[in-house]
Amino acid sequence: MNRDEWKEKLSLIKDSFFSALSQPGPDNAEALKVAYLGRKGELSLLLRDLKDFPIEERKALGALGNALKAEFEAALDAKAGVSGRFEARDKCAEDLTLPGYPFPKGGLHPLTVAAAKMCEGFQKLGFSVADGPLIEEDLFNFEALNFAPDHPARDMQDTFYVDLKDARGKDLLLRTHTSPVQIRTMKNTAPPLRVISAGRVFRSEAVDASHSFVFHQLEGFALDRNITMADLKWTLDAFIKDMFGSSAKTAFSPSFFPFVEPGAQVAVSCVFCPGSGARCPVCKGTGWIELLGAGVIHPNVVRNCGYDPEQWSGFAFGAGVERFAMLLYGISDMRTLYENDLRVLKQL
Ligand code: FA5
Repeated sequence: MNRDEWKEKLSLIKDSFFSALSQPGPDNAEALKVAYLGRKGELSLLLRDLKDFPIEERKALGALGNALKAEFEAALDAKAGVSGRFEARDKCAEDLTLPGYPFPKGGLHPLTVAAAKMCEGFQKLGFSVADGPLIEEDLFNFEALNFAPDHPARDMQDTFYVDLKDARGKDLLLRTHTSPVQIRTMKNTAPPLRVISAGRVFRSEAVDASHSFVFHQLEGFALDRNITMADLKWTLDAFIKDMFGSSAKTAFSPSFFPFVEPGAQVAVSCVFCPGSGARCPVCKGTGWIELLGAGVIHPNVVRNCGYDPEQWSGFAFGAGVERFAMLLYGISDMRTLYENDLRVLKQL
């Protein structure tokens, strides 16, 4: 092979290399590297042929051959880089330019909403929020609330006892109402007090449309000088109007709870019928819906918390949160609130 033939062959190798490189395919760069620059690659063999040329020609032709080798390497690197980027794109399962999948948003449970709305109503009236334990001592759940150990009033709240004793050796229990928070707060904080507390309570009761063995109450009380039944009536009336609208009315009728005197059941004018709806399934035609228990705090309770009932007086009330949620959402069966059926909850 003479000098011109060698140059001609170099030019053919160049053409065939770039023609092969322009073909698509991710593995093409690696194969071309072997075919042209490998130990037995076409360009490598042609460069090896230079050994038979005179020294001056070998230098000149060698420079041409090495320049082409560098050109091949640069072109191969560039192709490998591009195909690497395409490969990375192809491996990505998502098209990142598309809008994202909608993320299902949860909502607050109707009971949570009802409790928050109730708390908000009283906070607007200046009440602050307290909390208490779910496992309670007999002292706070009953005794300090003026339930004597064998008083039949204890039967009103059929109790779950826990197989644990308190410091006095008495069985602990699951609190049957939120009223123990009254005692805990009054014992720990000096009056004047205006406090609410919402939470879970437990009673050994059969479940039906208006009863559960685990339910929620909202407790409220005030302790100050010269508090009377009139303060209680004004407070509850303002709260009920805030919850159900300014035309809602409240009615108080006498009732018994050992920890208040006088005690009352408080009802709201029916929010589902104009008042004379004999067929109304909620008020049963009476025009009133019973909502909560309330009263003026019994002097014994004030005394049990360490205050002189001649100096300090107060009012207290306790409402079922489920009952409020049912009225707010127009639910006729309390069990709906516990079944967690999304088809129902989404409508509320
Ligand atoms: C009490 O629990 C008193 N602690 C309330 C109270 C507080 C009175 C302060 C006076 C002063 P009662 O047992 O009536 O009271 O319950 C209050 C409310 O809880 C009821 O009006 C009712 O809405 C709700 N409730 C009672 N038992 C159940 C039950 N098994 N399931 C669902 N809600 C209930």
